[in-house]
Amino acid sequence: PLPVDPLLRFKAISQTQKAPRVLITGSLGQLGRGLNSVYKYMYGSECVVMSDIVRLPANATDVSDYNYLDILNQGSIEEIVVNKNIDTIVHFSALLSAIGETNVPLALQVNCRGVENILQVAAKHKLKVFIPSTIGAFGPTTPRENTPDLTVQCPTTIYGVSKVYAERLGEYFNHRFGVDFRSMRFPGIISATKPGGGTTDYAIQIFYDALQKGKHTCYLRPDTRLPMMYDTDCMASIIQLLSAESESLKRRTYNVTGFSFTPEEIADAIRRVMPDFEIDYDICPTRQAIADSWPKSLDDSEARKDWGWNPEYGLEETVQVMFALLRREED
Ligand code: AKB
Repeated sequence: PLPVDPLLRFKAISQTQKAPRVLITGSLGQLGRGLNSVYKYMYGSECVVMSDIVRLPANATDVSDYNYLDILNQGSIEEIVVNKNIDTIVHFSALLSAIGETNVPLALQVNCRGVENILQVAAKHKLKVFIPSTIGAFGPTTPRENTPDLTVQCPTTIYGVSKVYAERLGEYFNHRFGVDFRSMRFPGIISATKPGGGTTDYAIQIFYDALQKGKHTCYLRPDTRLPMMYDTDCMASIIQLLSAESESLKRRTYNVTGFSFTPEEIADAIRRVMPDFEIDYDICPTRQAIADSWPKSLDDSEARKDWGWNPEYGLEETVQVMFALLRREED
C-alpha cells in the first residue's frame, strides 16, 4: 500500500465544486498525464481535453480526448477553446532550465510567445488560467534560504527569465483585463514519469537507476541542496489553487514546496530501503551552475495561509512511493 492515501484530497474538493472544462497544454509532459488522471478521477472524462504536438505513444493509457495543439498558433488554441467549451487552461508547455540553454530561440518561442497566446485567448474568452512558474524564476542575487514570495528575481537562465515574464504578464492580464490568472513557483517535481531537460531531473533518474543498476551517477555535487515536491502534492496544489475563491488570493503567484535535500541525502534515504545502492558524481558544469543559482528552500507560508496549502509527502514517503510505482511498472 502507498504510504498516504493520495486520492482523499481530490475527492473532497470535487464534492464541493462544479466540474470545470479544462484544456491541458503540453499534456504528454511530466505533469500533464497525471493532472489528466486526477481530473478524470474527480469529475469523469468529460472534464478534460488533452493537447500536445506529438502523436500519442502506443502504450499511452488513461487518455481520452487528445488533440494536436501548437501553442504558437493562437487561432488553434481558440478553436479548441470554442469547440470544446473550455473554461480553464492549464498551460504546461515549456522548455525547462537545462534544455532551454541549448536552444534559446525555441525557448523564447515556446515559453514567451506561447504564454502570450494563452493569455490573449484567456482574455478574449474569459477563461481561468494556470501557468506554472518555478524556483528557476529566482537567481543568484535572491536570498537562498527560505526564499519568500516577494524578493529579488534576477534569474540567469532563459527558462527563469521567461518564467518571470509569464508571472508578470499573467499579473498584468489579471489587473488590466480581469483574467483569472493563477501561478505557483514549483520546486523540482519528483514523479514516476520521466521529465525532460530540467536541472532537478536527477531526483527522478536516481530511482530508475537504483532499480535497474543499483547505482546512479549524479551530475550535481553531493551537497547541492534544492527544494523538491512529490507529484501527488504537486497535483493537489494545482487543484487546490484553481479551486480557491478569488477573494482569498492575496497574490496571483505563490511559492509552494515539499522538502529540500541534497544528492547525498536522497542517496542515504534510498539506502534505507536498498542498502547496496551506490552513488557517484560526474558534475555537469551547466546544470551545477543553474542549481547553484537557485534557492535551497522556499517559504510557502503565504500559500498555506491564503488557500490551505499543506503537502503530505516528505522525503521518506516519496522514496517509498517512487519505488512502489516503478516496481509496479516493471511487473
Ligand atoms: C527544472 O529543473 O528546470 C525544473 C524546475 C525546477 O523548474 N524541474
